[in-house]
Amino acid sequence: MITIYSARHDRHHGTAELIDGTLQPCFEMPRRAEIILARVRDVGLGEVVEPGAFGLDPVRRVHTAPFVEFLSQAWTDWTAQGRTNDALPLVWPVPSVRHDRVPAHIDGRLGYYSSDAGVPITAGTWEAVQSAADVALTGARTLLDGAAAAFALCRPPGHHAAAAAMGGYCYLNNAAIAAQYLRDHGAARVAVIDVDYHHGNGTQQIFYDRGDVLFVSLHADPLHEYPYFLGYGDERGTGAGDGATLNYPLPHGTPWDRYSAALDDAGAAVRAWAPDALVVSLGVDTYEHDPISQFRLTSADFPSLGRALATLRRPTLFVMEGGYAVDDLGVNAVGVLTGFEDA
Ligand code: Q9C
Ligand code: ZN
Repeated sequence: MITIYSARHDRHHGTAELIDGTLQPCFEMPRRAEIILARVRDVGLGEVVEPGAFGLDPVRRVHTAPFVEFLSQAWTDWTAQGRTNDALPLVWPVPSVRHDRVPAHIDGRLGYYSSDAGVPITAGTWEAVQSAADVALTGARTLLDGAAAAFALCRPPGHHAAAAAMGGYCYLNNAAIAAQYLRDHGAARVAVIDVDYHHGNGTQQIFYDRGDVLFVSLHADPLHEYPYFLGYGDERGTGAGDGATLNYPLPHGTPWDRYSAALDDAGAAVRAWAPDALVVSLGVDTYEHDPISQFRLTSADFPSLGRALATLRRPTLFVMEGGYAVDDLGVNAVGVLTGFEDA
Protein backbone atom coordinates (compact mmCIF):
# COMPACT_ATOMS: atom_id res chain seq x y z
CA MET A 1 0.00 0.00 0.00
CA ILE A 2 0.98 3.62 -0.49
CA THR A 3 2.39 5.62 2.45
CA ILE A 4 1.86 9.36 2.75
CA TYR A 5 4.61 11.14 4.68
CA SER A 6 5.77 14.71 5.19
CA ALA A 7 9.20 15.52 6.67
CA ARG A 8 7.58 18.71 8.02
CA HIS A 9 6.38 16.72 11.06
CA ASP A 10 9.81 17.41 12.58
CA ARG A 11 8.96 21.10 12.96
CA HIS A 12 7.02 19.95 16.05
CA HIS A 13 9.39 18.85 18.78
CA GLY A 14 8.21 19.61 22.31
CA THR A 15 10.85 19.84 25.01
CA ALA A 16 9.03 18.48 28.04
CA GLU A 17 5.66 17.17 29.26
CA LEU A 18 4.20 17.10 32.76
CA ILE A 19 4.12 13.48 33.88
CA ASP A 20 4.10 11.93 37.36
CA GLY A 21 4.44 15.42 38.82
CA THR A 22 7.63 16.32 36.99
CA LEU A 23 8.62 17.74 33.63
CA GLN A 24 10.15 14.96 31.51
CA PRO A 25 11.23 14.78 27.86
CA CYS A 26 8.23 14.39 25.54
CA PHE A 27 7.37 10.78 24.62
CA GLU A 28 5.84 12.08 21.39
CA MET A 29 9.00 12.89 19.40
CA PRO A 30 10.11 13.24 15.75
CA ARG A 31 12.06 9.97 15.80
CA ARG A 32 8.73 8.13 16.05
CA ALA A 33 7.76 9.02 12.49
CA GLU A 34 11.28 8.54 11.16
CA ILE A 35 11.56 4.99 12.50
CA ILE A 36 8.17 4.06 11.04
CA LEU A 37 9.17 5.50 7.66
CA ALA A 38 12.45 3.55 7.74
CA ARG A 39 10.51 0.32 8.38
CA VAL A 40 8.05 1.09 5.56
CA ARG A 41 11.07 1.30 3.23
CA ASP A 42 12.84 -1.77 4.71
CA VAL A 43 9.88 -4.08 4.15
CA GLY A 44 9.04 -2.53 0.75
CA LEU A 45 5.46 -1.74 1.81
CA GLY A 46 4.98 0.41 -1.30
CA GLU A 47 5.50 3.89 -2.68
CA VAL A 48 6.07 6.79 -0.26
CA VAL A 49 4.50 10.07 -1.41
CA GLU A 50 4.32 13.65 -0.16
CA PRO A 51 0.91 15.03 0.83
CA GLY A 52 -0.99 17.51 -1.29
CA ALA A 53 -1.95 20.94 0.11
CA PHE A 54 -5.66 20.87 1.05
CA GLY A 55 -5.84 24.13 2.98
CA LEU A 56 -8.01 24.67 6.04
CA ASP A 57 -11.54 24.21 4.62
CA PRO A 58 -11.54 20.43 5.18
CA VAL A 59 -10.06 21.01 8.65
CA ARG A 60 -12.91 23.39 9.53
CA ARG A 61 -15.43 20.69 8.62
CA VAL A 62 -14.62 19.04 11.97
CA HIS A 63 -12.92 21.80 14.00
CA THR A 64 -14.41 25.19 14.88
CA ALA A 65 -13.05 28.27 13.09
CA PRO A 66 -12.04 30.00 16.39
CA PHE A 67 -10.09 26.90 17.48
CA VAL A 68 -8.22 26.69 14.18
CA GLU A 69 -7.50 30.43 14.43
CA PHE A 70 -6.21 29.92 17.99
CA LEU A 71 -3.85 27.11 16.90
CA SER A 72 -2.51 29.10 13.97
CA GLN A 73 -1.77 32.14 16.19
CA ALA A 74 -0.76 30.49 19.47
CA TRP A 75 3.02 30.67 19.02
CA THR A 76 2.86 34.31 17.90
CA ASP A 77 0.63 35.21 20.88
CA TRP A 78 2.97 33.30 23.22
CA THR A 79 6.19 34.92 22.02
CA ALA A 80 4.47 38.33 22.18
CA GLN A 81 4.64 37.85 25.96
CA GLY A 82 8.44 37.70 25.67
CA ARG A 83 8.52 33.94 26.15
CA THR A 84 10.85 31.70 24.16
CA ASN A 85 10.22 28.28 25.75
CA ASP A 86 7.37 25.93 24.67
CA ALA A 87 3.83 27.14 25.32
CA LEU A 88 1.81 24.97 27.73
CA PRO A 89 -1.72 25.41 29.14
CA LEU A 90 -2.10 25.76 32.90
CA VAL A 91 -5.68 26.84 33.70
CA TRP A 92 -8.93 25.25 32.46
CA PRO A 93 -12.60 26.25 32.52
CA VAL A 94 -14.18 23.68 34.87
CA PRO A 95 -18.02 23.30 34.68
CA SER A 96 -18.81 25.95 37.33
CA VAL A 97 -17.16 28.89 35.52
CA ARG A 98 -18.01 30.95 32.44
CA HIS A 99 -17.55 29.43 29.02
CA ASP A 100 -19.12 32.29 27.08
CA ARG A 101 -16.03 34.51 27.25
CA VAL A 102 -13.01 33.54 25.19
CA PRO A 103 -9.96 35.03 26.87
CA ALA A 104 -7.71 37.37 24.90
CA HIS A 105 -4.57 36.52 26.86
CA ILE A 106 -2.65 33.53 25.54
CA ASP A 107 -2.63 31.78 28.95
CA GLY A 108 -6.42 31.91 29.03
CA ARG A 109 -6.70 30.87 25.38
CA LEU A 110 -4.39 27.86 25.87
CA GLY A 111 -6.67 26.61 28.66
CA TYR A 112 -9.90 27.43 26.84
CA TYR A 113 -8.83 25.40 23.80
CA SER A 114 -7.28 22.35 25.52
CA SER A 115 -8.32 19.36 27.61
CA ASP A 116 -4.97 18.78 29.35
CA ALA A 117 -1.31 19.82 29.56
CA GLY A 118 0.03 17.24 27.09
CA VAL A 119 0.18 19.68 24.21
CA PRO A 120 3.33 21.82 24.03
CA ILE A 121 3.28 24.41 21.26
CA THR A 122 6.61 25.26 19.65
CA ALA A 123 7.65 27.58 16.82
CA GLY A 124 7.00 24.85 14.23
CA THR A 125 3.98 23.12 15.77
CA TRP A 126 1.36 24.68 13.51
CA GLU A 127 3.33 23.83 10.36
CA ALA A 128 3.73 20.20 11.49
CA VAL A 129 0.08 19.94 12.55
CA GLN A 130 -1.10 21.23 9.17
CA SER A 131 1.21 18.78 7.39
CA ALA A 132 -0.32 15.88 9.38
CA ALA A 133 -3.84 16.95 8.34
CA ASP A 134 -2.66 17.09 4.71
CA VAL A 135 -1.15 13.60 5.09
CA ALA A 136 -4.51 12.24 6.32
CA LEU A 137 -6.44 14.09 3.59
CA THR A 138 -4.12 12.78 0.90
CA GLY A 139 -4.77 9.29 2.27
CA ALA A 140 -8.53 9.85 2.05
CA ARG A 141 -8.16 11.13 -1.53
CA THR A 142 -6.13 7.99 -2.36
CA LEU A 143 -9.05 5.78 -1.25
CA LEU A 144 -11.55 7.89 -3.19
CA ASP A 145 -9.36 7.42 -6.26
CA GLY A 146 -9.77 3.66 -5.90
CA ALA A 147 -6.97 2.36 -3.67
CA ALA A 148 -7.87 -0.59 -1.42
CA ALA A 149 -5.73 0.82 1.40
CA ALA A 150 -3.37 3.66 2.30
CA PHE A 151 -1.14 4.55 5.24
CA ALA A 152 -1.24 8.16 6.48
CA LEU A 153 1.97 8.42 8.51
CA CYS A 154 0.67 11.35 10.57
CA ARG A 155 2.66 13.12 13.24
CA PRO A 156 1.68 14.65 15.61
CA PRO A 157 -1.21 12.26 16.29
CA GLY A 158 -4.84 13.42 16.36
CA HIS A 159 -7.47 11.26 18.10
CA HIS A 160 -7.55 13.22 21.39
CA ALA A 161 -8.27 16.50 19.56
CA ALA A 162 -11.96 17.51 19.75
CA ALA A 163 -13.83 20.08 17.65
CA ALA A 164 -12.47 22.95 19.77
CA ALA A 165 -9.78 21.41 22.00
CA MET A 166 -6.27 20.02 21.70
CA GLY A 167 -5.05 17.42 24.20
CA GLY A 168 -2.96 14.28 24.73
CA TYR A 169 -0.21 15.14 22.18
CA CYS A 170 -2.96 15.92 19.60
CA TYR A 171 -3.85 19.26 17.94
CA LEU A 172 -5.96 18.54 14.84
CA ASN A 173 -7.87 15.27 14.59
CA ASN A 174 -6.31 13.76 11.47
CA ALA A 175 -8.56 10.67 11.42
CA ALA A 176 -11.76 12.71 11.86
CA ILE A 177 -10.67 15.17 9.15
CA ALA A 178 -10.06 12.23 6.79
CA ALA A 179 -13.37 10.55 7.71
CA GLN A 180 -15.26 13.79 7.04
CA TYR A 181 -13.45 14.27 3.73
CA LEU A 182 -14.51 10.76 2.71
CA ARG A 183 -18.12 11.67 3.64
CA ASP A 184 -17.95 14.92 1.67
CA HIS A 185 -16.61 13.22 -1.46
CA GLY A 186 -18.86 10.24 -2.04
CA ALA A 187 -18.68 7.84 0.91
CA ALA A 188 -22.22 7.79 2.35
CA ARG A 189 -21.23 5.80 5.42
CA VAL A 190 -17.84 5.78 7.14
CA ALA A 191 -16.58 3.77 10.11
CA VAL A 192 -13.67 4.76 12.34
CA ILE A 193 -12.09 1.98 14.38
CA ASP A 194 -9.64 3.24 17.01
CA VAL A 195 -7.09 0.68 18.22
CA ASP A 196 -4.82 3.10 20.08
CA TYR A 197 -4.29 2.17 23.75
CA HIS A 198 -6.03 5.40 24.81
CA HIS A 199 -9.69 6.16 24.15
CA GLY A 200 -10.19 8.35 21.05
CA ASN A 201 -12.13 10.96 23.00
CA GLY A 202 -11.72 13.68 20.38
CA THR A 203 -13.00 11.54 17.53
CA GLN A 204 -15.91 10.31 19.64
CA GLN A 205 -16.94 13.88 20.52
CA ILE A 206 -16.76 15.04 16.91
CA PHE A 207 -19.12 12.32 15.64
CA TYR A 208 -21.19 11.67 18.77
CA ASP A 209 -24.51 13.00 17.44
CA ARG A 210 -24.08 11.74 13.88
CA GLY A 211 -25.67 8.75 12.22
CA ASP A 212 -23.32 8.68 9.22
CA VAL A 213 -20.02 7.91 10.96
CA LEU A 214 -19.61 4.90 13.23
CA PHE A 215 -16.96 5.28 15.95
CA VAL A 216 -15.66 2.12 17.61
CA SER A 217 -12.80 2.19 20.12
CA LEU A 218 -10.82 -0.46 22.02
CA HIS A 219 -8.79 1.07 24.82
CA ALA A 220 -7.67 1.00 28.43
CA ASP A 221 -10.55 1.48 30.88
CA PRO A 222 -10.79 5.26 31.53
CA LEU A 223 -11.53 4.48 35.18
CA HIS A 224 -7.79 3.77 35.43
CA GLU A 225 -6.25 5.49 32.43
CA TYR A 226 -6.02 8.71 30.44
CA PRO A 227 -8.24 10.34 29.16
CA TYR A 228 -10.30 9.40 32.29
CA PHE A 229 -13.42 11.44 31.46
CA LEU A 230 -14.65 9.63 28.33
CA GLY A 231 -14.53 6.13 26.85
CA TYR A 232 -16.86 4.21 29.19
CA GLY A 233 -18.98 1.36 27.88
CA ASP A 234 -22.29 3.18 28.34
CA GLU A 235 -21.39 5.94 25.83
CA ARG A 236 -23.39 4.93 22.75
CA GLY A 237 -23.98 8.19 20.85
CA THR A 238 -26.88 10.62 20.95
CA GLY A 239 -29.76 11.74 18.69
CA ALA A 240 -29.12 10.61 15.11
CA GLY A 241 -25.88 9.10 16.44
CA ASP A 242 -27.62 6.86 18.97
CA GLY A 243 -25.90 3.47 18.61
CA ALA A 244 -23.12 4.85 16.33
CA THR A 245 -20.54 5.00 19.13
CA LEU A 246 -19.22 1.79 20.63
CA ASN A 247 -16.57 1.53 23.37
CA TYR A 248 -14.61 -1.47 24.58
CA PRO A 249 -12.81 -0.43 27.80
CA LEU A 250 -10.28 -3.15 28.68
CA PRO A 251 -8.30 -3.74 31.89
CA HIS A 252 -4.62 -3.05 32.46
CA GLY A 253 -2.62 -6.15 31.53
CA THR A 254 -4.87 -7.05 28.58
CA PRO A 255 -3.08 -9.62 26.37
CA TRP A 256 -3.82 -10.48 22.73
CA ASP A 257 -6.43 -13.19 23.37
CA ARG A 258 -8.66 -10.85 25.36
CA TYR A 259 -7.97 -7.95 22.98
CA SER A 260 -8.71 -10.16 19.99
CA ALA A 261 -12.10 -11.20 21.41
CA ALA A 262 -13.10 -7.53 21.76
CA LEU A 263 -11.76 -6.84 18.27
CA ASP A 264 -13.94 -9.62 16.83
CA ASP A 265 -16.96 -8.02 18.47
CA ALA A 266 -15.97 -4.57 17.21
CA GLY A 267 -15.39 -6.02 13.74
CA ALA A 268 -18.90 -7.51 13.71
CA ALA A 269 -20.30 -4.03 14.49
CA VAL A 270 -18.28 -2.50 11.65
CA ARG A 271 -19.44 -5.21 9.26
CA ALA A 272 -23.08 -4.65 10.26
CA TRP A 273 -22.60 -0.89 9.65
CA ALA A 274 -21.55 -1.68 6.04
CA PRO A 275 -19.38 1.41 5.63
CA ASP A 276 -18.16 2.60 2.23
CA ALA A 277 -14.78 3.30 3.81
CA LEU A 278 -12.95 2.41 7.02
CA VAL A 279 -10.56 4.70 8.89
CA VAL A 280 -8.25 2.99 11.39
CA SER A 281 -6.83 5.18 14.16
CA LEU A 282 -3.63 3.16 14.40
CA GLY A 283 -1.93 3.42 17.77
CA VAL A 284 0.51 0.70 18.75
CA ASP A 285 0.88 1.82 22.36
CA THR A 286 -0.99 -1.42 23.20
CA TYR A 287 2.52 -2.96 22.99
CA GLU A 288 3.83 -4.82 26.07
CA HIS A 289 6.92 -2.59 26.31
CA ASP A 290 5.21 0.76 25.74
CA PRO A 291 6.59 3.15 28.38
CA ILE A 292 3.27 4.87 29.24
CA SER A 293 0.79 2.03 28.67
CA GLN A 294 -0.37 -1.19 30.35
CA PHE A 295 -1.53 -3.71 27.73
CA ARG A 296 0.48 -6.79 26.74
CA LEU A 297 0.37 -7.10 22.96
CA THR A 298 3.59 -8.52 21.49
CA SER A 299 5.24 -7.61 18.19
CA ALA A 300 3.86 -10.87 16.75
CA ASP A 301 0.30 -9.75 17.60
CA PHE A 302 0.33 -6.64 15.40
CA PRO A 303 0.22 -8.57 12.08
CA SER A 304 -2.72 -10.50 13.57
CA LEU A 305 -4.44 -7.16 14.21
CA GLY A 306 -3.85 -6.22 10.57
CA ARG A 307 -5.26 -9.56 9.37
CA ALA A 308 -8.37 -9.07 11.53
CA LEU A 309 -8.93 -5.61 10.01
CA ALA A 310 -8.49 -7.03 6.51
CA THR A 311 -11.40 -9.44 7.06
CA LEU A 312 -13.69 -6.37 7.08
CA ARG A 313 -12.93 -6.03 3.33
CA ARG A 314 -13.48 -2.27 3.14
CA PRO A 315 -11.32 0.45 1.52
CA THR A 316 -9.13 1.20 4.53
CA LEU A 317 -7.16 4.27 5.56
CA PHE A 318 -4.66 3.74 8.36
CA VAL A 319 -3.96 6.97 10.28
CA MET A 320 -0.98 6.88 12.64
CA GLU A 321 -1.76 7.76 16.26
CA GLY A 322 0.26 6.71 19.37
CA GLY A 323 3.07 4.30 20.23
CA TYR A 324 6.05 5.31 22.36
CA ALA A 325 8.37 2.28 22.53
CA VAL A 326 10.29 4.05 19.78
CA ASP A 327 12.87 1.37 18.96
CA ASP A 328 10.12 -1.16 18.19
CA LEU A 329 7.63 1.30 16.76
CA GLY A 330 8.49 0.68 13.10
CA VAL A 331 8.21 -3.09 13.42
CA ASN A 332 4.92 -2.86 15.32
CA ALA A 333 3.14 -0.22 13.21
CA VAL A 334 4.25 -1.63 9.88
CA GLY A 335 3.51 -5.13 11.21
CA VAL A 336 -0.19 -4.19 11.26
CA LEU A 337 0.05 -3.04 7.63
CA THR A 338 1.90 -6.10 6.31
CA GLY A 339 -0.55 -8.35 8.22
CA PHE A 340 -3.40 -6.47 6.51
CA GLU A 341 -1.83 -6.87 3.08
CA ASP A 342 -0.92 -10.54 3.49
CA ALA A 343 -4.41 -11.50 4.61
N1 Q9C B 1 0.69 8.25 32.91
C1 Q9C B 1 -1.69 9.32 22.26
O1 Q9C B 1 -1.35 8.15 22.40
N2 Q9C B 1 -0.58 11.28 29.25
N3 Q9C B 1 -1.70 10.18 23.28
C2 Q9C B 1 -0.46 9.95 29.78
C3 Q9C B 1 0.50 8.47 31.50
C4 Q9C B 1 -1.26 11.47 28.01
C5 Q9C B 1 -1.38 9.76 24.62
C6 Q9C B 1 0.11 9.91 31.15
C7 Q9C B 1 -1.12 10.39 27.00
C8 Q9C B 1 -1.61 10.81 25.64
C9 Q9C B 1 -2.01 9.85 20.92
ZN1 ZN C 1 -2.38 6.42 22.77
